[in-house]
Amino acid sequence: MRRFAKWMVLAALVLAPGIAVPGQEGEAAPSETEPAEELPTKRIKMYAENWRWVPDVIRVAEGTRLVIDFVSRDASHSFVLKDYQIKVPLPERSEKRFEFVADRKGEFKWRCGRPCGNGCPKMVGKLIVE
Ligand SMILES: [Cu+2]
Repeated sequence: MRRFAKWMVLAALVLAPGIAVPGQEGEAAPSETEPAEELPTKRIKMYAENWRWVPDVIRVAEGTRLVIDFVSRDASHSFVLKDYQIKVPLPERSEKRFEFVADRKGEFKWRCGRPCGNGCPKMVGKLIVE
């Protein structure tokens, strides 16, 4: 008889309106509905050839994730963007993907950081973050 009484109490808790069920349905979901933070992304294919970067100017909005596919069509080069502490070696006739977030406003020059011939000092470009 005591066992039966226990079951009656349990049944009352489960069945009683307002005790067990309401409130739980709405609380389980929020973590799934929060949007994941997704940065705007800009993809660029950049060539290094004949002592030039093509393109040699990149303009993006602050907070943009830049994905750059470097292509060297001749010698070994190195993409150096000092203000962002970025240095990407680019071996002769190779491709390399590199990405970073342009999180500081301003104009930043990049250059080639590997002696690649007479025109190396001319291998410069500019990142403009607005
Ligand atoms: Cu160079």
